[in-house]
Amino acid sequence: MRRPAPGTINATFAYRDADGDAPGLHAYRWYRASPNATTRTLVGTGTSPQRTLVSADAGQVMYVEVVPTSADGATGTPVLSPASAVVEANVVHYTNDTDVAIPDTGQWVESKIVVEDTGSIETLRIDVRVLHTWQSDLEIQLLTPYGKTLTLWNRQGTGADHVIRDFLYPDEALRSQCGVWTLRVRDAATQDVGHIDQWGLKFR
Ligand SMILES: [Ca+2]
Ligand SMILES: [Ca+2]
Repeated sequence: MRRPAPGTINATFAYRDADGDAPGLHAYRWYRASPNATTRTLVGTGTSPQRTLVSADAGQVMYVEVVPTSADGATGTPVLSPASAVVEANVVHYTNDTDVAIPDTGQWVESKIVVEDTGSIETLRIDVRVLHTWQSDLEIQLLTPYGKTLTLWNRQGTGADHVIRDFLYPDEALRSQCGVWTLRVRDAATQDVGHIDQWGLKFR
């Protein structure tokens, strides 16, 4: 299980000084803009080439302007970057990578993720990676910490291999993320077998 650090964006540029002076502390100015907009808003200055993204950056593009500074304090011509990609809203991703064998025509098997954050869900996305040689043997359900069972897969599909896909549940908004989430899987037809390879929860 893991939780990523808050998103960051890094500025890089090639420093060159005509006199051969060593680089000093460069100044960075961070800007935010709507995609395709012609105006930018200054949102931060400093000497760090890294900015921690904030929620207001989501859906926007970022620019950084560097004022190159040599070790003796002389400044060069400011250089503005091109626009970054559109910043995605911060997505928290919990995963469980532990393999769980799914017995042939057997009982339900379970894999759990415990979430301690008490934040609420905006959109629930479940990414499932069940490796199996006959996908329509499978029933896959998610038991939520708030007592609701979501049926992700109910023996649909074909004789193709595996169930590797995301399931999106926008209607779970405002529920608490906190608690024990259980993925359970059953193999309901004889012969082919497989295992839960990995699954995860993405909240945003
Ligand atoms: Ca089977
Ligand atoms: Ca695995």
